[in-house]
Amino acid sequence: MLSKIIEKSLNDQIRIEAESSQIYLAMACWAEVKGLEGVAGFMYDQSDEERDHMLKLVKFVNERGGHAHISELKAPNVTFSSFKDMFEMLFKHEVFVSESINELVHISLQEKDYATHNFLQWYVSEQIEEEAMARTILDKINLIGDDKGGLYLFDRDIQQLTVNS
Ligand code: OFO
Repeated sequence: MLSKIIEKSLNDQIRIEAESSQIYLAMACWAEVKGLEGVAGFMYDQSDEERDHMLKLVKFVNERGGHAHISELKAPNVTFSSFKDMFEMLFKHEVFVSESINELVHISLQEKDYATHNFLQWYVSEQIEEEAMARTILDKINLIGDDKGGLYLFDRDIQQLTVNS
């Protein structure tokens, strides 16, 4: 059985994961209309992954005697000043999600809810991977700068990243 504070915290995380999915979907759309198919495909996949993160939490809350709440979401940014700006936002967002997961882990220990603590370890590992990936992409984008040819190659490479993951 979940304590009220754990149930509320998990529900907050459900909203954050849902918002993450929307943020990446908006990024996918922007990349797609700008003609970068590879980046768009990558963002569509990220959006799907975030929805899976949300669903995993929803099932956990409901299975442990709580009630997962599906709430209103903040509208994401739909345009970006550059691809660099977009990937910087992605990176910052992942750092924010990691902080939120860490806070949840902290609360689960305070509440002595070891089942939730155990469940959250998957998210801790996932965030390490996602932050590392976002950082790698951002490094590449910084190397490219304003070079159009570089951006073309990056778009092709990121497609490979999507195919292989
Ligand atoms: Fe990438 O945020 Fe979910 O966990």
